[in-house]
Amino acid sequence: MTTAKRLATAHVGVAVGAFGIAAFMALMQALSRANLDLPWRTARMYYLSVTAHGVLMALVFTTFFIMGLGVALTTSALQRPLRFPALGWGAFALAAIGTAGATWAILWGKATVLYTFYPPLKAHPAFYIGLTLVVVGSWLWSADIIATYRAWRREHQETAVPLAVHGLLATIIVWLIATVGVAAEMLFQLIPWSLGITDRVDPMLARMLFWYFGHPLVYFWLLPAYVVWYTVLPRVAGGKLFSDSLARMVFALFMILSAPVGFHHQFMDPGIPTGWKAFHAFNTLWILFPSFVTAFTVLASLEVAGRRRGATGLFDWIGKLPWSDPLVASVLLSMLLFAVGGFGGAINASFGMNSMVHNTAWIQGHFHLTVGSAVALTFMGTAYWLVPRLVGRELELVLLAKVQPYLWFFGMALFSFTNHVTGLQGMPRRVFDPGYLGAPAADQWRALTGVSAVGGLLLFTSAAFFLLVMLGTVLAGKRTDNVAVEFAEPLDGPPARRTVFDRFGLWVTVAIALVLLAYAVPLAQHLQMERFGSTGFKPF
Ligand code: HEM
Ligand SMILES: [Cu+2]
Repeated sequence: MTTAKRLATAHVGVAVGAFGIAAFMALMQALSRANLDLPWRTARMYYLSVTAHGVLMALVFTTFFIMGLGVALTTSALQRPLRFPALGWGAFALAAIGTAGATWAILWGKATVLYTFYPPLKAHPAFYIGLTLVVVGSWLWSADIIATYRAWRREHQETAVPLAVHGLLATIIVWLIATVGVAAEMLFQLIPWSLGITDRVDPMLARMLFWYFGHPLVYFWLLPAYVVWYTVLPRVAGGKLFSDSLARMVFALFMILSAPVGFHHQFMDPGIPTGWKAFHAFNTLWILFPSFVTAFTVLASLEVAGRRRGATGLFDWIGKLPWSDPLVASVLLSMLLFAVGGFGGAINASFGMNSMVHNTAWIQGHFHLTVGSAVALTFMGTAYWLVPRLVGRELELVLLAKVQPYLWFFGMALFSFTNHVTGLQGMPRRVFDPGYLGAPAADQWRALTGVSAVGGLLLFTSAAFFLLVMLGTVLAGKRTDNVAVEFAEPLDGPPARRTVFDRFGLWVTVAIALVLLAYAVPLAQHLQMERFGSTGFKPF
């Protein structure tokens, strides 16, 4: 095994472990919301569990999987080792230590602040410092991937960078711009406050910094999934990428549009002028465009695959796709769920309609389709394809791997549909009390939360299948030499030379200009106000 493969395997291992713990927590939550009387069910346990689930799924599973995937795809596509292997291991170690610290604080009940850690909820310093170390680790990882790219670039002055690396570099640029916000929140606000160096914190500033980070965070999750959709899926499905240049344009648009939209999470927050919220709302609608282009290009690539497999009619190419291949099935089903999530997202982003769904169960219905399916299910499918190539073993328990994406799909359909509906009926999210303090509609919600719990059970079973396949493959898979990581060829041929989309410096400059345009004035106005701050709260 090469160093890069070992490093990628270590990352994927942590990701899968975090996913397993978080999936178990999720089952408890779904049962609890359906008012099932588990003996250990208390408000304290509920919020501890929701915190652990949110952090381990959305922050740990995703980040580690992306780091591992990034190492594996970059070294394969550029056909060279990591520029600084020791730096790669250092990054991994730092992020792993940080994860251990934050997880300890959560599981020991010292950080029940949910994965958004809004102050004035206050956690143990180990939680904030731990998550900061995860971010610092991801920065070192970014530096290593960029250094590897630059070493390649020196030897290939005018060649277009392979598309997979183009997409990963876009991911890294989005991430580096985004994490400035959360790093500032951690270093200047939350860490000194939790250590007792300061005794008050400004919750509104914290929310601005958090959501400046929080929206581009979703593109940090999504772009690596798109990399798989564009560069791996068409090949495994037996086709070609419909257009390389459209894909590059999409990644370039995400580099510039990911950040200046954060206020769409704060439409209901006081203190931010309406005009600035509207500006972020418009930017959000722009960013739907690259996602539509992605849907078009990926579907066209799949049509190419279906036709190469013998389809001749208008739609029979859909049936010709290898729906029993674990990677293909995972990605196709994740895209179907994502399409619904995208429509819901347009509703969330519409300034006025947001008030209808804000902080209701609709929101958890929405993000389990996006990050919880488009991203997570794609990553599971990717693991079925990637892990055998990393460890040199064939996929084990193949039947479970074939069934797993379908179970996820049906479980998520039940879970997400019911949460969208109860959300529209006003059921709040993040609430332990299933009687909702006697809200008249609570009885009406009961049947739907029951269906949602059945969805949760299917999802948990699906997650368990995934874990079994991973364990089986690593421990008992048949050894194989078939370990090449290969990418789809574009129908229009790879670009002859570097295009404008490969000019990363240009896109970073535009991105920074847009961030300043969207944030400089409202942030400066906020900082000029007289601010009193809040002391901390620890409800449990
Ligand atoms: C095993 C399948 C899953 C089930 C059954 C499930 C279920 C749940 C439930 C019941 C909640 C609590 C909602 C509330 O009371 O407000 C929740 C929250 C959440 N889930 Fe999942 N989930 C699953 C998978 C995922 C995945 C794969 C991700 C992301 C990668 C994810 C991310 C989140 C996040 C970010 C929250 C919000 C936590 C918060 O409000 O602080 N979940 N999930
Ligand atoms: Cu957003």
